[in-house]
Amino acid sequence: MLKKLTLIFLLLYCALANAQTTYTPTADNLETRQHFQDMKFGLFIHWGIYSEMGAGEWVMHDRNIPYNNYKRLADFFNPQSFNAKEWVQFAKRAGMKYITITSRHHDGFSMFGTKASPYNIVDATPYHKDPLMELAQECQKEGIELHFYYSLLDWGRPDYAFGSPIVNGAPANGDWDSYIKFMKDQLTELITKYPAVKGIWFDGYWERTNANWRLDEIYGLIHKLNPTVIIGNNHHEAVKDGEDFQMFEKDLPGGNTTGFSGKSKIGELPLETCETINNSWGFNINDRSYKSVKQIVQYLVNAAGHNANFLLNIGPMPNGKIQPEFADTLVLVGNWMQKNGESIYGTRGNVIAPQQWGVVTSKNNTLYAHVLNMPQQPYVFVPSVKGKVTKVTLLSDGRSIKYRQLPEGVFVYTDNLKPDAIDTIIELTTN
Ligand code: FHN
Repeated sequence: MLKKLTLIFLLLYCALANAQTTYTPTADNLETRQHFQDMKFGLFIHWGIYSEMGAGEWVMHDRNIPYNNYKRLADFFNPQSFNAKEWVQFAKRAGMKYITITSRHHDGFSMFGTKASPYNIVDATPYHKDPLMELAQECQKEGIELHFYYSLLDWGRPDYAFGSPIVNGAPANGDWDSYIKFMKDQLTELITKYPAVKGIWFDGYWERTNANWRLDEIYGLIHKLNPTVIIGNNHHEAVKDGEDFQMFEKDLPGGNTTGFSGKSKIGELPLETCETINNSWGFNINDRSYKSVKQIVQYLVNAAGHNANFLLNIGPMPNGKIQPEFADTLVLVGNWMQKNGESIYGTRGNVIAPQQWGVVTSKNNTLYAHVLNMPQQPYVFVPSVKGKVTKVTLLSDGRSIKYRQLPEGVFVYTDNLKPDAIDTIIELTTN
């Protein structure tokens, strides 16, 4: 008997171990990942019927609004000023290369035309149009990649049964098969109907970590429909089989100031970190804690130095307009990117560990030392530089800078440099 049990256990273990390593990305998928890493800067958009309340995307939950009452928001969601062209130009002007937008958030409302549920922007609102299709078409035209945020968690659907105990991996009071099928139907629509879609950004897994989310089926379906689509899941845990990139919320990879990333150890996949432009994801009429141009640029630079993309979030207003405070700031961020983009786009980070003075990005045989805090002493020490340094210059005006290379690293003499208020970028060319 004992022998039989051990055998069963061993077989189960092997099956599980195999299940964890079964995904082999295609060559096209690996190419999307490379390109994803090259893009470096993206626009995150949280937009839904919750935007009408001007109190963030959690308003239904936070204010205890019964689902059937909350649903009335759909009756008067009519974003007449939405203009996909303006949104895409807004992202481009800021130097962003891709957009990740909420197709369905935890409130369960679909912001796209879907046959899987009548609770969607085309069928349930007076707007009767599909803004995500317009956005996808515009993105394709303008060479901007589109990623869809998709919530696994749903506060309203009876088959999800929010609040239900989970028994044997499924909600006791729901219909898990039906919910998984619903998501697969919607994801099929999102992957097959919308041009320019290159990524799915899952969220909400963390709400029931003891459920069997059937990620193998869901991820398998996406990759079968389009192997080039990259998948990330904001589960706040280590990377799971079938994923193509790893994201961190409101923290740089390795950081955990928010408490979200305690279990998300950095894996081998491309990285992304997301942060809000003020303190809210969805439109919040009371939130005036706008980040400055300096904070945003430095976040982006730090992310690049940690080898991560930066996905910066805005919550557009319910009429479809983006508030001017965001636009003003992002135009200046875009100006910075126009001048200094070569030290960010297409680079990789973590080639040299982050330093007290800042971070290093690298591309081919160039290292970019981003000095964010100019040290007291008259030099910046860049450790562990591989290869012989042949030239050190200031990126802003190309002037040569004195340096000395030792086996331990390079001393770059900064005594004649006027530090830049945001980022003094020093270019080290190696052979
Ligand atoms: O609950 C969501 C939240 O509303 C927002 O979408 C963020 C974005 O990273 N993710 C969740 C919390 O982890």
